[in-house]
Amino acid sequence: MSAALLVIDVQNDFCPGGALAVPGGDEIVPEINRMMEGFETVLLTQDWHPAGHSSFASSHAEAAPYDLVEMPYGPQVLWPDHCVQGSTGAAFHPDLRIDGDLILRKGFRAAIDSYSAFFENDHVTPTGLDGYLRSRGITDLTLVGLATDFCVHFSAVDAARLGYGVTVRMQACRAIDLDGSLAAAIEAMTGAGVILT
Ligand code: VGL
Ligand code: ZN
Repeated sequence: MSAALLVIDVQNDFCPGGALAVPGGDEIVPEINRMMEGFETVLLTQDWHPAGHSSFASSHAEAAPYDLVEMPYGPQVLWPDHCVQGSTGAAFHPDLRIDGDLILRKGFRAAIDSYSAFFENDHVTPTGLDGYLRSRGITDLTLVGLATDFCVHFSAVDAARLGYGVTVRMQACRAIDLDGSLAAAIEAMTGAGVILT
């Protein structure tokens, strides 16, 4: 077995003061930095949207942030503009160690969002991460980061379905918790065989 730490979206816009702030999002940074020392392989993801991305409420007439809309690929929550490519909001939290092996960007196609590090929100378009992990012989993943109920959740469930051994360290994650999304995420992750610690 070969294990990697997968750090999800610890970016300024998901931290207090950011455009889509997750309560306590910055509190997990010291713990994640400590955890990095216990893994030979560390990978980070970065939510990375073009301006005017279709997941932004501002791109839809008469829509407000947190509305749910139907996209060609399925239901989509509309968000405040966040993690625009090259912006300060898209940058990693300044205290996060970013000396990992790979930074995987996602959500860069205007017409589709990507919560998961493995597939875009149509659940079929791959990001390439599975191939990267397989070719490096990585079999087990520990996930941490933001947000528990969106990008961590979908990444963990996809990883488990792809056959990885998956652990989510909840104490190094924080949730948005929109309409029960945290409880639903815990149920989905547990149902997919993800170990929550
Ligand atoms: C995320 C909402 C929109 C996340 C990204 O990282 O969980 N959530 N984009
Ligand atoms: Zn996003």
